[in-house]
Amino acid sequence: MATAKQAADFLKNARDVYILSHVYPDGDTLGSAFALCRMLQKMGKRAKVLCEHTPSPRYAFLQEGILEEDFSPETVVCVDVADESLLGSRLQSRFGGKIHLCIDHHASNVEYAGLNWIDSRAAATAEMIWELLPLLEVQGDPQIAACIFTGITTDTGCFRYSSTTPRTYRIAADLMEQGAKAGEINRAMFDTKTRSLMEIERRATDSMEFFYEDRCAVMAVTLEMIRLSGAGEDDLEGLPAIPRQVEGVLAGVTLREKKPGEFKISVRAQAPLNAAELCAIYGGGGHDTAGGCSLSGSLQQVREKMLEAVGRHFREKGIL
Ligand SMILES: [Mn+2]
Repeated sequence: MATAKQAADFLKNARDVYILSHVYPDGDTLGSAFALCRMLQKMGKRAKVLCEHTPSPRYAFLQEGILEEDFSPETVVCVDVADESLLGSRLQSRFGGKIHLCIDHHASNVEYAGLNWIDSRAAATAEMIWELLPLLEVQGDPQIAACIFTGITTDTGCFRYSSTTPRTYRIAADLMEQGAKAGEINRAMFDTKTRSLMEIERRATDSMEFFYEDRCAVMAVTLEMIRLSGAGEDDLEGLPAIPRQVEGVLAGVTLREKKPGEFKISVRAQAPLNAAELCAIYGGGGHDTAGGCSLSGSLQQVREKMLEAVGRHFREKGIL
C-alpha cells in the first residue's frame, strides 16, 4: 500500500492524466476528481475527469472554469473507486488493468492499481486530496477548496456521520479559509430537493415496515415508484439514509429494484451493528455505518432474505 508522499511523487512526474470517478457519481468522487484535475492543471499538466454517468446538474459548479482539452492519457488515476467494476462497463473495458494510481478511503478497496493509496480513516476521499495540496506544492484557491469541501460534506452527511473526525473539521476550517463557501454548498447539497425527489420520498416512506422490536426498518424503492415519481438516479442516492432516521432503528434497509427481479440493497447501521459485516452475508461490503449488496428475487423474497441476515447479525451482536 502506498503513502500520500508516494502518491504525490508519482503525480509530480505524471503527464496527461485522466481521472476516473465511480458510477452514479456522488459528491465525493466528483469533488475529489475535479479538485485533483484543477490541481494538476495548476501544475501545468493536462488533466481531465471521466465518468460513466453524467453527473447531476447540482454538481455543475465543481467543473466551472476547468480547462477542457482533448488528449490521450499517459496516466490514469481513480478517485473514490473501491473496485474496478465500479467504474462502469465502458470505463472498465477501456481502462481496466491499466490504472496507475488509486486514491480511495474505502476499507473494502481491492488494490487494483499499480500504486494504491488507501486511507480508510479518511471520512472522504476528498480529505486525501486536501492532503496532496502541500505535497504537490499547489496553492489552494476557492474553486479547489469548494470541490474538496463538497466531497467531505456529502460523504459525511454534512458532518453528521460518525466517520467525521476532529481532523475532518480542521480540514473543513482550512478549506473555508481558502474560500470554500460552506453555507452555500451545504444548502445546495442538503436543503434543496427536486419535486421528483419529494415524490419518490413520499412513496418510499409509505412502504416502510418495522421488524425485530422496531430496531430494523425496511423500505422499498420499486421501479413502479420510480416511474410514478419521475425520479432520476440523482433523486435516489440519498434515500437509503431514511429508514435509519427513525428513532430506535439500528438497521435501516432499503430494497431498490434495479431491474425486474434484481435488487440493490443499501444498509445503514448504528453501532454495535456493522453494515459491512451484515452485507458480507450476501457477498456485499461497505463501511461500518453504510453497506450494500445485491439480491435477486421478488420484493417479498428479497425482503425475507434481508430480514434473515439482519436477524443473524442482531444475534451475533447480542441484540436479540
Ligand atoms: Mn467517498
